Amino acid sequence: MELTQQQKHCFETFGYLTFPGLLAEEIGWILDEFEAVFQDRKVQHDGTQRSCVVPFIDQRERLCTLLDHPKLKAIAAGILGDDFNYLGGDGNYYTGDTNWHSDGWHTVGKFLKVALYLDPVKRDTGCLRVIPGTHRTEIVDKWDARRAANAQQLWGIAGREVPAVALESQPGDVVAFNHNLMHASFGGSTRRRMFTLNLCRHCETADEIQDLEDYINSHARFWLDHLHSDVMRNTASPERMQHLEQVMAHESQLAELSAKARGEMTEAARG
Ligand SMILES: O=C(O)CCC(=O)C(=O)O
Repeated sequence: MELTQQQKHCFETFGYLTFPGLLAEEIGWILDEFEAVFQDRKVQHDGTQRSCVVPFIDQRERLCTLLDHPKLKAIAAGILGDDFNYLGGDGNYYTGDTNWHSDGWHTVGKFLKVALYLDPVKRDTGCLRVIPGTHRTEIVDKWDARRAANAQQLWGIAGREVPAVALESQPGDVVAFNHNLMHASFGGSTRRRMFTLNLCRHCETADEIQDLEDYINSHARFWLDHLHSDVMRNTASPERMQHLEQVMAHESQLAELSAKARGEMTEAARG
């Protein structure tokens, strides 16, 4: 599988792509492995708040192989280039709504999130909603859509009424979006399952490297000493290793920052 020029153009223009049924054959074992992570970690999700494991696919050897999966690699390589970086990701039982936000704001480099929703989700039952085009750096000061978190105050409408595309999803579908894109979800259950892989373009310039280091260091809130797990690194083929190496070379401050965070926070962040 390879992304077509039209898919790449669509991603650049609107900031996201969907792949219905892409992992339909694999979804059985993915669901089993997802549940196993939370069991291994003895996470009791009681539905009152989000439960989150970071990095997620890293927790189990079989889930790590998703980073080697030809179809997921085709998405990553098509958008970011063959030498993309793997940046970890989260696995979640979500509870309720997620208000409008983007996953940071990158003016250099290119950051991609690949997400799998593990329950059928529709517009009003917790699917991802996106505001197409809000990832584009040239519009940041010119288009108020990036301020959708303040919809009530700005436009007199609730967050769930903000004009957006609802990426309704079935287990086995895959959604990919630019980290800069404004996204949200509304009406989800108290046990909505979803996990992500975060990826970025291989960094070339000093500004891109600085942005990558800032991104890595922001994971101190999860109390991580390394962005990837030992399982991910120790079971990596030479091909997988290419996607880990640049992060490994730029995570030297993370352990110290995490030690500081452990002293300041009562628990690791939940997102
Ligand atoms: O599904 C959701 O509630 C939101 C997902 C999200 O914000 C993210 O993965 O960055």
